[in-house]
Amino acid sequence: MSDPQPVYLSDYQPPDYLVTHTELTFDLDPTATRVKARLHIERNPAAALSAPLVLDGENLTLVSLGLDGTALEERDYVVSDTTLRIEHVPERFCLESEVEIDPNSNTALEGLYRSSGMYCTQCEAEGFRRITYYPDRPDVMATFKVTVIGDPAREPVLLANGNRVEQGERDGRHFAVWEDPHPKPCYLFALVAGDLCKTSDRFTTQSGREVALEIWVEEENLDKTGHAMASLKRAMAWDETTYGREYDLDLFMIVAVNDFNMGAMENKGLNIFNSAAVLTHPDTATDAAFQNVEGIVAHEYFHNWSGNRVTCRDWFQLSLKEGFTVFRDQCFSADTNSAPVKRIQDVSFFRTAQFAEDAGPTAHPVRPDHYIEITNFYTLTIYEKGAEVVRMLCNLIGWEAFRRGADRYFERFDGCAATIEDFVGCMEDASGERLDQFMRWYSQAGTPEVDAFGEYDYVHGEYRLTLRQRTPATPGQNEKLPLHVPVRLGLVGTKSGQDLTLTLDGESLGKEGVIHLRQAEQTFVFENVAEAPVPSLLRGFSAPVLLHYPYSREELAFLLTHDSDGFNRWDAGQRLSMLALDDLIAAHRNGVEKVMDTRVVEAFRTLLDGEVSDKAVLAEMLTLPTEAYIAEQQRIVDVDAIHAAREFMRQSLAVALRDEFIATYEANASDEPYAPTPEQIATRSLKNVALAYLMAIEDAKGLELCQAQFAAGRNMTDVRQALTLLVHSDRQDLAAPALKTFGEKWAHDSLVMDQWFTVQVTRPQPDVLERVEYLMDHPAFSIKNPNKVRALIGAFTQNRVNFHRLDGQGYRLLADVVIELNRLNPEIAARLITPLTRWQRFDESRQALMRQELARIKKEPLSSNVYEVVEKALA
Ligand code: 0A1
Ligand code: ZN
Repeated sequence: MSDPQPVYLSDYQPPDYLVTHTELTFDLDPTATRVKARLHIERNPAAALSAPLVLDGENLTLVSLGLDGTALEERDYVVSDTTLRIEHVPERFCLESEVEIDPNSNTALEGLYRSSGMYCTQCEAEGFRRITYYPDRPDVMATFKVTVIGDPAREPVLLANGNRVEQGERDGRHFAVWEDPHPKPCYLFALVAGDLCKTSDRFTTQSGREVALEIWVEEENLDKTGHAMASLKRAMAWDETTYGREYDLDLFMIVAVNDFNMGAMENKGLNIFNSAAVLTHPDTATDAAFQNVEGIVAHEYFHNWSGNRVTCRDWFQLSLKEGFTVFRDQCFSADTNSAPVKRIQDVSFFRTAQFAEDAGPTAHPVRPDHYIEITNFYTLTIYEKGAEVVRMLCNLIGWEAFRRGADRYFERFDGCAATIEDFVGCMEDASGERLDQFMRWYSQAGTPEVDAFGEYDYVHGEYRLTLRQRTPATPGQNEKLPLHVPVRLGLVGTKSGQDLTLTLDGESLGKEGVIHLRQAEQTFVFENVAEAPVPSLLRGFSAPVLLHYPYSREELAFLLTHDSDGFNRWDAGQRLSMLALDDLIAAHRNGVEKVMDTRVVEAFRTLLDGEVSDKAVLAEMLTLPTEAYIAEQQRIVDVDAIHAAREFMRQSLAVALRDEFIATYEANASDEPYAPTPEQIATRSLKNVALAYLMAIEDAKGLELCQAQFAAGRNMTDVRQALTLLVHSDRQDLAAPALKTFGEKWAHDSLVMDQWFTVQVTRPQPDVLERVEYLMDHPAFSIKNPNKVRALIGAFTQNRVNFHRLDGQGYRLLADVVIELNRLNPEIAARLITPLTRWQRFDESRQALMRQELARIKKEPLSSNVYEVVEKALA
């Protein structure tokens, strides 16, 4: 807790000692678990003969230590708060240790802890050192044999990685022995013990191997595993057909855990999931939750190759496994659902949240070069921007070469700990493309901005497109070099409404092409352009950049209906709405009357009249940019003006298109039994978008539909939407009984109660703070449960009108929670702080209030997690 020091990528040294085989025995006890380790260790041939053995260890009570069967005396070793050091060891030996740990008091949820009475582990990134003394770094890979001893009544189920090779009873206790034949770094170790039940299934791999699939949950959740199991089987099949990758053990297990810091964890053969990321039931989970579960199940499964068989050399390479795996899960979800909607949703989240991270004080490259606390680097930049970088690579060299490169990577580095150079090198080898400039995407932080400008020359039939790029300075990185930016584009003829053939330097690119911006400024001259075009740029968001093009509203309305790229059609609509919103924001600030842009109304009318056949896309197109996205476009954010402008726009659209929204609602209401199919999800989202507009004006018919939808209780998607709209309306006379009914009905279901919290604290009227305080005392709330903290406090911080109250009470509440969590769960505390770190973007009085809370946090004895974030925020 004192003066934490950064670790630098440039200091990387290979390990002095390797562990070839690890034997662990856990004698479970809630407060005094004994862990015996037998580590088969060899000196790394590259290391000095005199190198001491230094193992990591934290919060461990050492009971005994021996080397090759001989007990070590206290003078033979040195134990510090974080290490165990033995000065002289042989070249090859077995180190035997026994330590005691206290799972019950582990509120950080790293290492071995207890959740709802069960034992479980979380070792990524550096949790294993809280279990036993070990070289806790990903480039030390060993085979593991694990014995778990427990109480047969309290923990009838004993699980660990790999295959169960033995089980039995001894002295009133029972045990299970697990062996994992695949060498792995210790961050992929897992153990689970508790009173659990399973759903089982099977999968036959393409080579004919039979794999048993098991999902372990508390008994009352057995009816909530079907969707995860189906998703798992789809993911297994997809990885075979798409990447030729097959599962490599006889057993694959998923366990649902109630207290978990993140979504899920890819431990070898034993994935541990936040229960929110695995459990679904039509009555308790929304469509979005169903899709989230599918994506996370796939993500963790895909890690078996991209992460586990080939792992990371060090934690600076985190995006090697995460960026690639997110790209893989995004493609899987796109193939399984509506591909354009998947892209729209991913990009709209990315442009809001990752762009904000890249523009804030914690901005860092996809491969950072230093960190204080690695758990602070499980970020949108490492995951989502990393995935965008891999996507660009794939688009640059084409899928066939990318697939050959992936094959080469998995073959060459199987069983190894690799680097980002290794990955990109395989792509270079497979494609013959030079990617050195491309590598800057990994080392440069910040969102590149691309200014585009186009001119049509009637006389020569030429279209000249000039692109200029610059990346703003980020903390510690003032100078930026030009990046290799692939811009996918089309030129849409204003007469024909069709994509025109692209000819560049005498070469035809067809109707859509990719141009490569490599310099700070470049002009591309398209020849034989028969009519004046509107450019459709950055199709499918072909690079993670902020694109500026001076589109007129007419041009945007034209693209909205004529662009052949579904993503860009949606984006044109967003840009059109943004221009209108800018006017409304200005009017609000200047205190003049707000006037709705009729072009937006007419564009929406066209959409509602049946221009778009994909209902899921249509629902997205009818959704206005979020307040967070609008805020991202402003240098100094005006919270109230943004809210007022967006509300005005929603209400104007609702008034003008009331009948269309009612018709849309009615045409898409269905009493089919629930299924999480893309078709049903699309229909429900379109219906619920229409309902939201009607409720924006609290239209009598809208209220009637909303109440009926709530009362019908068909599925959680519809119920939650109806409840949200009631609670977020001014009709608290209707909202209060609905909330009460819902809260009582679901008091027993923790994941539904999370939703009940979120619905209440996201209400946009400025009266929510008191509700948050009240709910923090609710029996269903616990500050020790990360899902509860996210559902109540995290959701509140996204409630812009309330969190950014001018009296600073929203900031104060967050700081109080962060201070408490800093002691209990530093990882969650450090994540929760994020909104306060964005103070630079607000007006002076809010800046002062936010900084004041950061300074108050800084006075506490801080965990390294919170320390690192607060330091950067106040720097
Ligand atoms: N590797 C996991 C995410 C994860 C990371 C850290 C954790 O605890 C500190 C837990 C999970 C994934 O990408 O799914
Ligand atoms: Zn991952």
